[in-house]
Amino acid sequence: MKPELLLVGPMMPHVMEALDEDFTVHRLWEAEDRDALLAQAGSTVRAIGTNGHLGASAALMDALPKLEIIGCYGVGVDSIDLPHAAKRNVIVTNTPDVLNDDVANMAIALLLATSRRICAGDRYVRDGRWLEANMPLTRSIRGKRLGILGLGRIGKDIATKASVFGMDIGYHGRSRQNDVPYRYYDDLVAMAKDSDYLVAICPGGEATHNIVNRPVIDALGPEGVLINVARGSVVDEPELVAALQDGRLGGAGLDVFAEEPKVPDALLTMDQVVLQPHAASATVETRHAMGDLVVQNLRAHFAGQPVLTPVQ
Ligand code: NAP
Ligand code: 8YV
Repeated sequence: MKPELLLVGPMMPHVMEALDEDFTVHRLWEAEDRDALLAQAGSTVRAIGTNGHLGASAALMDALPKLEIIGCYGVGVDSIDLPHAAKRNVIVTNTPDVLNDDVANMAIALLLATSRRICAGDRYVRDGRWLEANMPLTRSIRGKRLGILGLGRIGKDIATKASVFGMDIGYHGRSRQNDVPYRYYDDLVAMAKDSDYLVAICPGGEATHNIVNRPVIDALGPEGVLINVARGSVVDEPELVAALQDGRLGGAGLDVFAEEPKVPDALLTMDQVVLQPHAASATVETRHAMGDLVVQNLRAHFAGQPVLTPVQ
């Protein structure tokens, strides 16, 4: 008998094929009546496959009394009720490391796109404005100060790449890291004050909810640029929009938003803002590797082996 797995949302075809080989898969997003599916299959389901957006609530876990493991397609697990999973002795796995390179590349791409006004330049050419005048000069990132909020696995990769571009790097987190050559700030406002660019790449959730608030945004200032590749919840979005409208913040590169996929209307018309549809890890290669890791974790667990990447 294959173990039963509840798949909350679709995954890449090769992942779904691999899951179908080893599990009896219940596809929650395809169910016309979600509650009916849970009532019918819930008592025998032993695993959940989900992603960073759909997560797993306490109520979903409690509809599955035999639940043993949740495999998350994504490294951020803020949408999974971790305390409840711990209380239920449910293992949670995620997909760290395999996405570092592409997520860091997106942060660097947004740094360059905002500083060099890549998207504005593209519009400038397409709109025929180049025929009338040269575009105003843009900004170099060499020698500029980059503050990284969350110098973890991805944050360190961003720091390494930004160093190659000649940026001067500081970071903020809950604790100083002794094995890195970057300046530590125990205060986020102080780091923002000292930064030309601030990249957010910390986890979402309660502890970081709106920590990029008005004082941080104002400290970054009218020449400053905020890049958010973390979670929409990390930034106070109305304050961000107001600061951009008032010219109190110079620009923003945003991959994530408070109410995805909804993006505040005001941002859509701002030339100093570059927007992405939560796509930092969204390359074929990285998503393939993330999917493989989800499957490997689930297979390991049901083979009686330790999972590869448990969330600690
Ligand atoms: P990680 O290795 O766990 O690093 C997280 C970093 O954040 C650590 O340096 C940690 O330092 C810091 N941090 C944690 N809590 C904090 C707090 N309350 N205040 C300030 N700093 C805090 O995680 P990762 O693999 O680099 O991923 C980071 C996050 O990026 C994920 O959780 C996810 O939300 C986001 N992400 C987004 C995308 C995307 O598509 N846009 C893709 C991947 C990941 P301290 O412990 O010293 O505080
Ligand atoms: C994914 C992410 O897009 O890993 C994360 O934390 O935000 C992204 O890599 C997301 O988890 C997929 O839903």
